[in-house]
Amino acid sequence: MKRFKERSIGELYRDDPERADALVFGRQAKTNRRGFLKGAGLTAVTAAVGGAIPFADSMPGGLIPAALAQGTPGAAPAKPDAPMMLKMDGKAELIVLQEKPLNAETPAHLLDDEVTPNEKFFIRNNGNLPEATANPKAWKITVDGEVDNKQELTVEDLEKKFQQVSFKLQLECGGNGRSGFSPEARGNQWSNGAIGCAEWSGVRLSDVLKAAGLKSSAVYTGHYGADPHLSGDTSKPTISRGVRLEKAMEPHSIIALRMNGKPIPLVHGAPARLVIPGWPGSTSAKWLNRIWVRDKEHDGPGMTGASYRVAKVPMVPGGKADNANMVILESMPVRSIITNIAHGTELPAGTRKLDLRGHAWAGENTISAVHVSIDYGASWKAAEVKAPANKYAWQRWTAAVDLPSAGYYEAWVRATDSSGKMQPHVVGNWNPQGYGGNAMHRIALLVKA
Ligand SMILES: Nc1nc2c(c(=O)[nH]1)N[C@H]1C(S)=C(S)[C@@H](COP(=O)(O)O)O[C@H]1N2
Ligand SMILES: [Mo]
Repeated sequence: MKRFKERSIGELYRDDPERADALVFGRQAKTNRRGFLKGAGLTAVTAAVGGAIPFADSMPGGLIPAALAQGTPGAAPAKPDAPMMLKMDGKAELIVLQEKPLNAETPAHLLDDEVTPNEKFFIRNNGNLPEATANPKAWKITVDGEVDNKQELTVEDLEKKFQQVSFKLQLECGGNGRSGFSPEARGNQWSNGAIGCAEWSGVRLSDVLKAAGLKSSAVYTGHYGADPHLSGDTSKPTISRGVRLEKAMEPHSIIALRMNGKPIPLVHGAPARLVIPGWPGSTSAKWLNRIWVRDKEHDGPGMTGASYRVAKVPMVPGGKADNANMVILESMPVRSIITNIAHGTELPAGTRKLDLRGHAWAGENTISAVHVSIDYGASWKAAEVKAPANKYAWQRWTAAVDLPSAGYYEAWVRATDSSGKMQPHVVGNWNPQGYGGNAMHRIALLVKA
């Protein structure tokens, strides 16, 4: 006789969210996603999240409760399969998304510092790590292509011959937020942690390009690093992206030689890397050894096809991309995160007031507003937002909310940028490689009875 194991609704949501949805919300769940939780569905969800739901009235049907939807460690009460944590000298316990190449994201609650320390900075590699150089000062960077005077600059030259600058700059992977796409988009399933804002010091890329003497034909850059291709073929660059010349010439686009006052750690591009803030992190080449100035849009690996491109006209989710409809993603979209409380935190009985805090940023734009909600978006409260330390530094926001009683809550945060764009409830504008997914950040909280 076969025996069937009864699965909890929490387990079911983790393993098969669509089936769980159908059980909880009825067979109409897929077509009717506007209803609110009622009756048996409410009872099931209440049991699954581990507490009464004070704002159940405004909990949208079909939206998987944050406690069940996100694979973040410590999620209460249904513990998802434990993610693999990074074990690396000089690094915090980041969440490993891929081991080869090594990719690891920072859980939002480790991003609370105003300036992200080196150990907490996310890691994104497309190839193998290069060997550490024995003599960093002698590391060479070639500047060639559409220039009058080809340059071979050592790190020592950069330190001695150019003005030294220091900025707090956010660096965000183009795929940050990818896990929000449905159907799943190709690539590492970053939640919100492919972001950091470190203090980077070095020289302006514009000064170096000027020293090389730009020809009037110069329109784009092509960046190369020393990391070996995964295939072992040393003639192949791992990734080579670039930017329009105007972006390269901005005063905050730099060749960094130091990260938070220390030599750049090997995984983050020692001894020299680009930091092109506000644009996808892939333009910020690590282990930088060549800048090829081009007379046309760069066409290295990562520049063509659907790579780092989004759909101009929305495409069918899961469908095949029409290359003519794909445009290079330049400015990253607006995003905000809650950093002072971990997703899945249980708060002591009697907690009735909660301080929330985090960061918000918006590629090339600044933040004009941040709002928080603890009733599934039925009402929103404006947060206080601080000015950025300098252009391209993320912005601190703070807010306090009241919790009327014990039970299950979700804290939601959503930012609006200076161009009027606001984070959506769920990721839209599907594209094959999942760029620009910037749904609002939600964390699950349980106030003990
Ligand atoms: N040479 C080289 N540079 C690179 C990469 C790479 O694989 N090789 N990855 C890029 C991508 S996609 C991102 S998001 C950032 C990540 O920088 P980090 O690992 O220091 O966080 O580096 C960029 N620079
Ligand atoms: Mo990236």
